[in-house]
Amino acid sequence: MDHRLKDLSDAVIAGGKERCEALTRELLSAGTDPKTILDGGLVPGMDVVGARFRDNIIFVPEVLISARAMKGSLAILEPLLSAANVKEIGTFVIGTVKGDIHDIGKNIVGMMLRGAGFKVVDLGIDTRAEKFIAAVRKEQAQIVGMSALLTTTMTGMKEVIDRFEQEGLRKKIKFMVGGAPLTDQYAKEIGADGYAPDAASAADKFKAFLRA
Ligand code: B1M
Repeated sequence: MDHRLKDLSDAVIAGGKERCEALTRELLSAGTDPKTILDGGLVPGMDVVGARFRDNIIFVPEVLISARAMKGSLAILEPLLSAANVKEIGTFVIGTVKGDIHDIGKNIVGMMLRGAGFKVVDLGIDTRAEKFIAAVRKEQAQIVGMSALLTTTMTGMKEVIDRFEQEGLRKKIKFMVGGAPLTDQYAKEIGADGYAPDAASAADKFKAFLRA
């Protein structure tokens, strides 16, 4: 393994935005695949941050600084991860659910979906059902993707699906869900059509749904 991937993880943990950006550029220049940079450097670094946060070794300000550092690298990777050479295969509306402001994972999923040929309409964080509904109507989207990182906000996903039902829109839309606390089982329980544990499988899985 390239030692710079380990250095990149360490830079995410330390919250060194400039260091993250420099290492990301170096790795790319050395021919490292953007997905390897993501899965072998950035994500493992953020996993350590998450564990330290959980164990009260670090607190929200440090996590925010690490998130900012990771986002610096993601901005460099985005055009490469999103570079689709196929024509648009469908429209995907994505957002982090109501009450939840975690957006790093959702942003990566969005990049991968763009790379897989979807038009991605990103509604951002803290997204209410009404906003999903308005975007689906405006964009004529076929798929709605919801992300949640908190056990307290993932319950909001069912509310969104129920609102689509009330509006008579449910049958036209496939619902995809993801985020660290979710499981395939939970996705089924709330009536979602699909679940993906990570961004790479999300692109493949959600593409298959359009064919189904
Ligand atoms: Co928060 N946070 N956080 N946080 N945070 C977690 C989620 C937590 C697990 C940390 C911990 O305790 N170990 C914990 C939740 C516990 C729980 O619910 N059981 C937690 C908490 C408690 C909180 C606060 C409540 C803390 C507080 O204020 N006391 C607060 C809540 C704020 C709110 O949302 N209302 C809070 C705040 C924050 C920050 C703002 C400081 C920051 C977010 C910055 C940002 O996103 N811009 C933050 C961060 C960074 C984290 C951790 C450390 C990292 C999350 C992350 O970005 N991971 C996180 C710990 C952890 O998850 N290990 C934690 C990297 C990212 C690439 O992975 O997001 O899982 P992930 O995305 C993956 C997959 O899940 C999947 O693909 C992605 C890429 O492979 N995926 C999808 C995601 N969405 C998908 C959608 C799909 C398909 C796949 O289809 C549509």
